[in-house]
Amino acid sequence: MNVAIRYAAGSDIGCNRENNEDSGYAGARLIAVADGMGGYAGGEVASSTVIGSLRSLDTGAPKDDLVEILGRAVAEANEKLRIVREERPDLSRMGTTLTAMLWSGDAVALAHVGDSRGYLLRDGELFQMTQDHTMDELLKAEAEQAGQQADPAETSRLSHVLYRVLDGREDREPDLRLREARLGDRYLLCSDGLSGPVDAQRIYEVLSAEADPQRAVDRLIEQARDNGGPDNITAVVADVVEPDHVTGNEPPLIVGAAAQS
Ligand SMILES: [Mn+2]
Repeated sequence: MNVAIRYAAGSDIGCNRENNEDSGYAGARLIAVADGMGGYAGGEVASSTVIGSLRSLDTGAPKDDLVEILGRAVAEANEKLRIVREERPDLSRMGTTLTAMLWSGDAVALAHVGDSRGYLLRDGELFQMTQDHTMDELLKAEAEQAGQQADPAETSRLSHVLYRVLDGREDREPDLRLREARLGDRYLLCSDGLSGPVDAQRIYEVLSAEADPQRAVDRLIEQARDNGGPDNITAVVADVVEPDHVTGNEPPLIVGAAAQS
């Protein structure tokens, strides 16, 4: 089936931070969010390096092997981080999350590393497509396998500790999946600056209420700020529509740190 995506993106520094280390991208074939970290300029460099590296996927001709193409692009982005780290020892602690989707018709590949999130609004229900690579999720999964309950104090203490990011080191494999998009689907990629202060119920309400993708993005960011906005906030929304519902020549959107570089 031939489909197109109508997209919007936004990024906000939030209420407490002095710089925006998130980067986001939205184009006709690629959407992505990266949440950089690592002190002094490191996060901005990491997230914008990875988004800059992935961008070329948006302009290439539609292809098969979407998952393989996206997986390889993530490995190349990680390799670029390794090179930057070698050139800039002051940025040795930098790293970034990445959640990205690559379309070809109604086939879509999803790549995910870290604790940014991908959500799908379909048939009036909101699904979280990604699992956070945080220590508390790891502990919970281990406890479940052992038929036990994870210690709540321990999991809450570790809820922001990432066990996997892209940082230019080896073995930074993303979770990779192939999905089928349907007409009417609405996808949201966001950094934890949105999914932290704004719960899934509220995200669902805003995504359901705002038909226009840019208005949905703006309202989600506003919600995160109203709830304290402790972190940088980035959101990308993509609606799956019939091809004649988009003109096909909208420019891609780049937001956050990647828009500065
Ligand atoms: Mn963040």
